[in-house]
Amino acid sequence: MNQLVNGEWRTDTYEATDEDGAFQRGETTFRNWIVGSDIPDHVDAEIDERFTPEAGRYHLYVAYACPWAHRTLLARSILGLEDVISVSVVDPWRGEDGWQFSPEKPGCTVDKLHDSTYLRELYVEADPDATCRVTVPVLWDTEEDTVVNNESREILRMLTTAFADLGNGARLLPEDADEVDRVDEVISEIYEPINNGVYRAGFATSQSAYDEAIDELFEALGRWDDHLAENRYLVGDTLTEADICLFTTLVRFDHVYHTHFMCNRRFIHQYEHLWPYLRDIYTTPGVAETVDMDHIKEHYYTTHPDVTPTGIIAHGPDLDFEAPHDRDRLAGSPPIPESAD
Ligand SMILES: N[C@@H](CCC(=O)N[C@@H](CS)C(=O)NCC(=O)O)C(=O)O
Repeated sequence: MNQLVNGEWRTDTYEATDEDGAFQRGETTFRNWIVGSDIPDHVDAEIDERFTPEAGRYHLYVAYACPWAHRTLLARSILGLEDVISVSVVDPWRGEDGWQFSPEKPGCTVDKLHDSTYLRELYVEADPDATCRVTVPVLWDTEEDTVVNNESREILRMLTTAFADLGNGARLLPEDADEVDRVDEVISEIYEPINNGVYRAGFATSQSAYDEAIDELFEALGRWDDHLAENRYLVGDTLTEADICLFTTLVRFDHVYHTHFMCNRRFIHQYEHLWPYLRDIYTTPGVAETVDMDHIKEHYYTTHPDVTPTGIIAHGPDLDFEAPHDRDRLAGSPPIPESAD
């Protein structure tokens, strides 16, 4: 797979799987924290005083296709930060040269800050000796002209804490500190079996690595389906970062992970509670406009020739994410902007 090595783009470098055929996701490299962020206990980092939260200063580079970038788009949209943080959208197709800007394609934009052709140019601008994968999302600071952070979970936390007062008043974290800890625990709990689990299944190069990923994935989905029988959301009574993290995997599941990544023991729309939960979140104000199923399908089916060599995009299934969900019978409510009547 492709990555930067000392600022040079290389197409012959890292293996995505280990000797047992199990997918290994590399660590992200830019990990600065903006002033006013609540850094979770599990993160060993400090606030960087260079970066203060200001409207119009920061920019997000995303792919609509990517579940990690989608976390940050969701927070930006639900919290009403569209005029505070601008966005550039890359081409859903990623080839030999990595993510690229293809403004002629529907839903894609130019690089609004630098007019680059490839996302990797930004990484080199931020660090001329960068040795890393070139991934989305990227949070860019126009004042320091550098990458602040490219780890979705950390960008998400910055948006929900440092930027929350610049938005519409909605919140994506509980007020109670213990519940925030629980949000962090749940995000960690769902990461390996579910968020990363679909990739572990799809990119496995041995039967045993695939089997293990599938067992863990469907065991975890079953467990959370049970939880959602009695609870509208994953933690407490409001939609939180934890729901955002689960949602971006669930909304891609039936269209791509089920078929392309062979996560085909069950569809999400066959689960009694996960399916209405997915529709509940999809119909929450600010969510549907962040979901671009054409980008999602194009990306997965055309970008992984090892997995789907023909690049043919599967049609189904035909799902109605806006069908009534009846989850408002459970205690809890979606995040409410201050301006809402
Ligand atoms: N841990 C990172 C993962 C980001 C990531 O892997 N993004 C994928 C897109 S879904 C990517 O850009 N991959 C490009 C590559 O690995 O070369 C995060 O959560 O932000």
